Amino acid sequence: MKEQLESIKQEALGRIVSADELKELQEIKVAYLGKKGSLTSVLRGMGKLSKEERPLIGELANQVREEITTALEEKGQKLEELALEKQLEEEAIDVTLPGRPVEVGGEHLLTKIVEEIEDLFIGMGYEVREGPEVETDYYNFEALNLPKGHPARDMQDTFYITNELLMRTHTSPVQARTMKEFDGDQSVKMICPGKVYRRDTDDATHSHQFTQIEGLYVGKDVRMSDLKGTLDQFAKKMFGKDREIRLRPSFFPFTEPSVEMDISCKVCNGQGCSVCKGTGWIEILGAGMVHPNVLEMAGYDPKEYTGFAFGMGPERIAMLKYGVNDIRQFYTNDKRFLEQYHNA
Ligand code: 2NL
Repeated sequence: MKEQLESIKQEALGRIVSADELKELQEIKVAYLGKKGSLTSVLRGMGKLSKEERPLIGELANQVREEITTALEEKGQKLEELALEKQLEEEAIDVTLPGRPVEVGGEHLLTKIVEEIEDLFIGMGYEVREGPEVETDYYNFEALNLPKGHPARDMQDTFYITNELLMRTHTSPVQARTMKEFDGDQSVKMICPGKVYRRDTDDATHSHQFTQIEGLYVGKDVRMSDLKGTLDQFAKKMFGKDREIRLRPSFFPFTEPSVEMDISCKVCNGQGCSVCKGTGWIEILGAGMVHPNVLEMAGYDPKEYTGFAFGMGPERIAMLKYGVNDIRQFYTNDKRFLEQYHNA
């Protein structure tokens, strides 16, 4: 029996030494010390022993149990420590590593210019209004003194959706709609920024879709001199207080008289250079006094009300202000282009 206990001890200690998982230790504990374990079954056979042998074997059995228990506990602790070390190593974070760079976006140059122009006119008492990009033939052409068959309709090739529906070719229909809404008995002071569409082949200076900002001021005593003063204020605020403006006669079906506005060239200060093609002046926008037909169709009495209107292309303004030489730069989303203006 003594040998039996001795061999149980050796076997158990051997298995404990080679165990490398906590689960294995639990299995060993059950196999030797459990109710059906081998040490337990040896102890059950003690009844057959003589009175002299019993205490000796009993003591030895207790020693074996204690040794196995101690070995299990020590190994258990060691395995737990190892497991913790491994976990700490695996989950270690190097807090000194630089973070992943976060790319910060910025406003598009065109958005910036449009908002700058909006703010200028808001400061002069104008309201910002928007309208549909898919328009009716009536508001895009008819209400702007461009009846069917009018030669000026060919001036802009239009994207038609149906006979009566089209992609707006200018933002003027927003103004026509607003005048109609005000029903002929209120003054109107508004600007309308937005996308417009023309059947053009894209190149450095043309785009089938671009932006327009138009302005309209209708009231009881609105004159050409008001238009001139307003545009002069705009030019100086947008391009610098040293800019001069000049108005040249022009033609638009919806204004009479019509003008085109130039500003003195900033590059050569009016002396003539490659930017202004030697003229000293750069064309910025078109404008005029609202045609009586347009006022009348919107419900205003042209004998009582007059108005001025103007229209400009923010892309062109941005190109002049920042020296951009290709309109397609605004739409192709090349970050190398866009990023240059994040702090402009
Ligand atoms: C240009 C010229 C212009 C207008 C737009 C307008 C609108 C109404 C009545 C009368 Cl509702 N006129 N708009 C007037 C003159 C010129 O735009 O060169 N735009 C880029």
